[in-house]
Amino acid sequence: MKSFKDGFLWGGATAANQCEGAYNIDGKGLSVADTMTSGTSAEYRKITLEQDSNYYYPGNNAIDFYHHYKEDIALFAEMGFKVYRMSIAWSRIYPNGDDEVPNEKGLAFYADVFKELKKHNIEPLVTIQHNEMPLNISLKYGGWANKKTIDLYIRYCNTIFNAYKDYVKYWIPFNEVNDLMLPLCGFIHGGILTPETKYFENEIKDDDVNRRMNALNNVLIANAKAVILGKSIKSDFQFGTMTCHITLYPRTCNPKDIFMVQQNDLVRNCLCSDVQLKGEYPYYADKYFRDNKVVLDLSKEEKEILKKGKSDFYTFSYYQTICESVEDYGDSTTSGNIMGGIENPYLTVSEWGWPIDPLGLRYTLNKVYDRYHVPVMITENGLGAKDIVEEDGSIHDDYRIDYLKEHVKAMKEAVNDGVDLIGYTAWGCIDLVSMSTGQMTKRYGFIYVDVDDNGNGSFKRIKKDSFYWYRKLIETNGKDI
Ligand code: BGP
Repeated sequence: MKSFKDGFLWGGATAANQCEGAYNIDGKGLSVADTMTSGTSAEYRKITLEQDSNYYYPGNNAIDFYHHYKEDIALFAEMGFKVYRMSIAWSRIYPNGDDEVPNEKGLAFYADVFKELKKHNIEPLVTIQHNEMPLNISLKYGGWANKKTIDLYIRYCNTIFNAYKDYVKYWIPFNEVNDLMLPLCGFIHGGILTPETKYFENEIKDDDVNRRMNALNNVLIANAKAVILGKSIKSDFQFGTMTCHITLYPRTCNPKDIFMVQQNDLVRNCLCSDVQLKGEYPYYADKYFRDNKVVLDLSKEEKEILKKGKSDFYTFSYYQTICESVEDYGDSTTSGNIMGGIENPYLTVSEWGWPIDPLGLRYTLNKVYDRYHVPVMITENGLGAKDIVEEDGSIHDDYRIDYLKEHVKAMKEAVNDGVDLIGYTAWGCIDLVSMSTGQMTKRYGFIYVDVDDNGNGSFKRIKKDSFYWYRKLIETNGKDI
């Protein structure tokens, strides 16, 4: 049986706004993420635009990675990480997004982080925008709906490419770029404000699909421009896509269900990476735009840019699969951080109601490799669960080990199927703030951080049982699952 190749990139992933804290320190400006209050799965996070003292903003301190990065990176190294996926907070580099000069202290912070990673032989994989656009770009320019944002983003890219070219080779221009295909994420992914931008999930009520699709089009142009610019600065830079792959299953074998899923999958999961890897909009996009009365503002020159700025490898987040059907299944739905679907009777769900489907990962790996034939990396996967610290300080997270084991087995099978899988970065390798609920108690980490949902705690780091399991897995390059 074929297994993981030598040099397989085992590691973990985080995002600046969910772990750094220090939201207003050393010149950092506010980002869209800094406007989100804490919530629960029953109560959406509020978006307040200004920080209001009546609410708690979990990103303000998060796990204070800003002041603990040396300790945290040492722990990653102890697990044997080969790669660490992290993001740069745009508003740490350009506090208002449109500043003429970058914030030196922000630049220095990430230089220190990269030096620390280098010391431990950990390769950084850097997300350039992970749900953390400077708030000012959203307020003043309307976020990605405005073409001016492309220039601001490229200025930011130019700064960080030049500053970190000796440390960073792998870049992901946009996290979960396809989330803008859904009417839920206009603000957090696109900086688009509407009168209904009051809660994490309720922009659906006044969504303007034409504006959202044009914002996404601007993101895709910026993505291609970043690739072109990056390669002109350093030819061996490698650029990855990043799709939130919510794998869809037809609920029944009714041809209507099959066809519905095929069409939704194309639009939801494939459209963005088709543009990023093939350099042009796919054939089915035109009908989707016509049906939705979308008129894209895409010039001839911009089409050329899309062609020239193709990405090098495919990455995606994988947490769950959902079912779809033309029939109404009433309340039989599951949840997810951006959208649930119809319940799958063959699967169990996590404490937060997310379906658990390791075989779906093998299926998805085969699907995306068959479509693109470029190296594939899983840049997010994991189980959000509550952990209990025993009296002796140990944390027995066998549920997390079970989840990860089954997913790693599925990856191994996919490698044996022939998929060119090059890496795996487990999401929230150290506990961090949940994006959808703002909770700390929804923990993904191998490393526990003593902070609760209200920001109270010692911030002490504790190794969970999964820490030792993952260390062994990496040590044996996936032989000892
Ligand atoms: C992805 C985001 C991450 C992360 C993850 C888990 O969609 O890219 O930022 O948060 O989902 O989701 P949650 O934090 O809501 O559990």
